[in-house]
Amino acid sequence: ALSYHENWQRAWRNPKPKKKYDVVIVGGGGHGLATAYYLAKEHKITNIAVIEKGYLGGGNTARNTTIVRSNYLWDEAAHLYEHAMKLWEGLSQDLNYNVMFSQRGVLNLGHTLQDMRDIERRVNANRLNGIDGEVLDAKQVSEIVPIMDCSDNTRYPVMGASWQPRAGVARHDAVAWGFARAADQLGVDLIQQCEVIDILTEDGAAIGVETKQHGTIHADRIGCVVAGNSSVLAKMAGFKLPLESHPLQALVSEPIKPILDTVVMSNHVHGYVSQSDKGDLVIGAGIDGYTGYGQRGSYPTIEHTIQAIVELFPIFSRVRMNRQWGGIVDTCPDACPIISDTPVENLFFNCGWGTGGFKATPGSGNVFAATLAKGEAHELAKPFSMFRFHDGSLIDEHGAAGVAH
Ligand code: FAD
Ligand code: PYC
Repeated sequence: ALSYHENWQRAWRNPKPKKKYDVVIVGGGGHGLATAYYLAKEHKITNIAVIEKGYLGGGNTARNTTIVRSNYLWDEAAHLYEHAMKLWEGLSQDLNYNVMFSQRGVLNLGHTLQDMRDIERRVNANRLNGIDGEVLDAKQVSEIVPIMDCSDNTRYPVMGASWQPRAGVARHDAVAWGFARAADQLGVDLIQQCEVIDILTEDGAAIGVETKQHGTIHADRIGCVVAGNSSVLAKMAGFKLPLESHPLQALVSEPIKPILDTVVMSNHVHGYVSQSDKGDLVIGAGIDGYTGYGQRGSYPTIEHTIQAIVELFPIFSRVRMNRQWGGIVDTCPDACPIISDTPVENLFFNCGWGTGGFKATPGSGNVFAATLAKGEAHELAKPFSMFRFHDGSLIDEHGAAGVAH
């Protein structure tokens, strides 16, 4: 079957790192690659390296369940995620790469009166911010997802949902590959299999990184976008971040015929599911409660997740699960990201996206690129400074986070 599959063109170069760059980005996930792309495209800074310890897009970008939505409660978060949503809507054309963005809608179910009040509040806030959203009752939910048990006979009957029609899913690998190819074409060096083991400073300013495989690489500015490893990188630079790193698991079933054409999330029974274009049911729930760097997770979380899915969808009870995995998510106390300068001059961090950063990929890269180019936070990034934990101006998005953490 693989005959004639030869002489494929490389999607990007495999360059040797230079001694010095204008900007070094640590972390070749979706966010790091998007940052490099927008730096080159919008700010004309092309002397950039993205340094990745494994392979491009092999971290949480590869491990996530691809839900994209912008229905966050507070203005600051809603504006940031909606900025990303607008970029998603033109991304395949912009990158000339099909990221398979599918706006099939996302339902966040409510199972109690308090859930429904929270949903009403969030949808009203969204609409005031120009973000699409509707409050649905149980009958309307069951019209969208007829295979879900919306009867009164369940432990926690579905009372309604928030519905964001423009939300949906995208193909995670394609997002990384599309940004990588486009950044490479603009001259960005993508350095894989190169681990940063130290951040070099002089007189309180970052001057470069030490790598395991290629020694010292100097830079005028450094942006760290390493998701679950953010605290490790911050320690190298001599400061602490208000982050906890937890495993977050997901699993997929054997492929089945098309049966679910939207995304269903329930914070109450606590599980979520969509169906991929291959036919697998893509399933997940909340973080594992312990902290650590092992990309696995524990059995009770899997059991709890499947219990929730079967409760909502008894029709799935005999579908076999094919694969399970975990990623490490860096969670902030207010369930919002950090896009920020740091106590070290010329060193910037973009992290703390926790369980929900995939949806932000283009927006995060876009505002972080502007932040790195100008040396000061993009307007949309300003509320997400790490120093908000000093002055208390937190943005509590636990309710909209989608999965509990
Ligand atoms: P990553 O893709 O993890 O990239 C960081 C990169 O940094 C990695 O490739 C890593 O190898 C590299 N790195 C780390 N340390 C070093 C070093 N020392 N030197 C060099 N490179 C280094 N979000 C959503 O919006 N919707 C979802 O449905 C969703 N589902 C999820 C499901 C699961 C199971 C998980 C784990 C996460 C989920 N997320 C979801 C969250 C989302 O995956 C992340 O927020 C997002 O992918 C983070 O992107 P990133 O580019 O910052 O991180
Ligand atoms: O943030 O929407 C989200 C999400 C869904 C699954 C994991 N995170």
